Amino acid sequence: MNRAGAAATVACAALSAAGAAAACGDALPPASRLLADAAGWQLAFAPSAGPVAVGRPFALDIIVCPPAGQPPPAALRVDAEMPAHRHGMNYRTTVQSLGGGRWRADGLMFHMPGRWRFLFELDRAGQPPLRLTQDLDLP
Ligand SMILES: [Cu+2]
Repeated sequence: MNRAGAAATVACAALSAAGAAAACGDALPPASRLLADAAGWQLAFAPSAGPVAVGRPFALDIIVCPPAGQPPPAALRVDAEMPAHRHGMNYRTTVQSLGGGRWRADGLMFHMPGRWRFLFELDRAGQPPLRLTQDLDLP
């Protein structure tokens, strides 16, 4: 890499770190954006095609923002459950890395109204997996 390229890389890293500190997931639609955080990690997500509705399959657009100086997760798993009913979804999600901290989860479906909990699990280098959660009340 030449000097100009190295300088651009450093500037870009500084910008993305500042962005993560300000608001993780600014690129997602504010009206439907949800946030989860744990241990300095932030994860912003939004349904990819409008609000979640009972009985309708949906996908999530996800942005993962690691703490400053930490690499992005090696893997991300997505699931959901209804804590009050002690059951999960009837479907298994598939998760795809889109690069640049962006991920997409397909194959979610909430089969009844009530409180659902999104479950995200990150694989971090040299550390145990980290779980982040966020609840959604589905009318
Ligand atoms: Cu239930």
